[in-house]
Amino acid sequence: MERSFVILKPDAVQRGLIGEIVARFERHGLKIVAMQMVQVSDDLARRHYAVHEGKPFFDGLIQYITSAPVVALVVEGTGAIAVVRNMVGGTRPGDSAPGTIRGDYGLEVGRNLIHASDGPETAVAEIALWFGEDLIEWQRCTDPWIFE
Ligand code: IDP
Ligand code: MG
Repeated sequence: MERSFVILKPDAVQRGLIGEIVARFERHGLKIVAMQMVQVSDDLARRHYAVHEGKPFFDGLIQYITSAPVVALVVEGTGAIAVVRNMVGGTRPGDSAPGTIRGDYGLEVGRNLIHASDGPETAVAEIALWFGEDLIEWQRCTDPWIFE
């Protein structure tokens, strides 16, 4: 079973899309094992996006992600990392396929609604950074009908 870390960015929260986006994950069969609204500090933003430090869009990215509350969550399921990335769509919403979250709700790269872990190592690091050990291991009554 794999876990992926997701952020519903300030634009998703401000636009009232928390429910719609979380519902997509639930409907797909993914299980939520952590979820919290967070006013991201400058320090957390810089640590989360450390890999992009020095890039031309870095300052704007930090400004964007700290500008209003986000919702951070961890979802769990078979192949969760790739499943979630596919649901999210490409980085640039204008190029993202319809049916993806960015392709359905966004237009610009600097307002692309959502972050999702891009691989197993980043998922582990991001979950540790944002939630530490604060994940809930719980039995969902539908688990046997979703997981073989
Ligand atoms: P990803 O979120 O699809 O993994 P990354 O390339 O890792 O995309 O970039 C991280 C975030 O930085 C993007 O989601 C977006 O918010 C922002 N970003 C990336 N490229 C640009 C850009 O060219 N202009 C403005 N923001 C950008
Ligand atoms: Mg990325």
